[in-house]
Amino acid sequence: KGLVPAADLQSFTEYLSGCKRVIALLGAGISASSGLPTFRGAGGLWRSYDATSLATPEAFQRTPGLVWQFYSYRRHMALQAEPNKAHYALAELSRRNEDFITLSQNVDGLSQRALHPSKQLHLLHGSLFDVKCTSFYCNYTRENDFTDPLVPALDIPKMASGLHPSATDKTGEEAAKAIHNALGTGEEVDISDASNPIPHLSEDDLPKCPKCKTGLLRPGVVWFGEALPEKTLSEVDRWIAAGPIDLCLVIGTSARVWPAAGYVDEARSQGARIAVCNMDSNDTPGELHFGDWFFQGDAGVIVPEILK
Ligand code: BJW
Repeated sequence: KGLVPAADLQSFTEYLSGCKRVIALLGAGISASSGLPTFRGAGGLWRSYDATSLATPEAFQRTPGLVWQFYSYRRHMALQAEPNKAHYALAELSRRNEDFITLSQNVDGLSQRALHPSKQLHLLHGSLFDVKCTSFYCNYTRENDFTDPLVPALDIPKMASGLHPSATDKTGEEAAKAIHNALGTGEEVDISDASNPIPHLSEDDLPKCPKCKTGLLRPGVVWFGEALPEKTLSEVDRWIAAGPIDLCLVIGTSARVWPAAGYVDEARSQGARIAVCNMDSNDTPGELHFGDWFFQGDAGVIVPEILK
């Protein structure tokens, strides 16, 4: 027996079977059942920092070592995680329906690893596995670099213990394992106490641009105040303008970050009915209308059930 009330499941699956143009907006909640923390809920802390406060160009300018450690930790955790059934169900729907596109705010690479067809997957906020040069005069970018750690100073197990990266350390590996196990359980991941100091990294310890040799590299993600990738936005705009939309799936996002959240209204203005899947019944993109659906629960369970 599934988790979704039978009447809702029936009305939704009947409607879905007649849908042509479908759009999905994904957020961190879809990867929560793979063990990755969300931004604004439980686990939205990294050490004692609010995750969103580190996702800014100002934070990187002020403390590049701190921000790189945060992203290195995220890269490491994303590589340890596996795509879940929701990622696979969406990839499968894309193969069944060429008129289905997914807009993902996630940078964790899990949709790609679930073999989501890339033409139908639009990454609004970039990827943890892309890097780019911060020098104004250099245009260097590198995609899909899964090296972990990118440089020795960003070695997570050793960082977690607070020891200098040159030290070999068993306790550090155990600490990293404990942190990984705590993720997604709702327990606070707090490695901020004095026994786990954050190592101070100087710019010399951080990844450098191989092209200009002087610029610092940065993660290829979109921070607050930065523009989303132009090519992605124009592809999505073209798809939205191409005709009426039947359905918009909104999965595991608080829908508070713009312009991503605005796509739900755009889809509605093109005629779409909205189906939300979220753990929290307060996290809906504005008011739901008559004929919309709200599926409460873990996306990793609900999404495969409703897209079956
Ligand atoms: C589960 C679950 C389970 C848990 N199953 N569910 C208009 C109005 C107001 C503000 C703005 C505006 N336009 C622009 C702004 C400013 C700003 C913004 O939106 N601010 C708001 C916060 C107010 N936007 C920007 O700055 C954007 N840039 C921009 O607009 O530029 C304009 C420009 C143009 C030209 C030149 C220059 C500039 C950029 C936004 C970039 C956001 N970046 C981040 C970081 C990415 C890198 C990284 O990952 O570190 O993106 S912030 C963070 O939030 C990340 C996420 O993708 C994004 C969305 O978060 P998400 O995914 O929704 O996560 P949560 O944690 O919020 O929610 C998780 C949900 O899952 C919850 O609802 C849970 O209940 C649920 N859940 N477990 C199902 N198992």
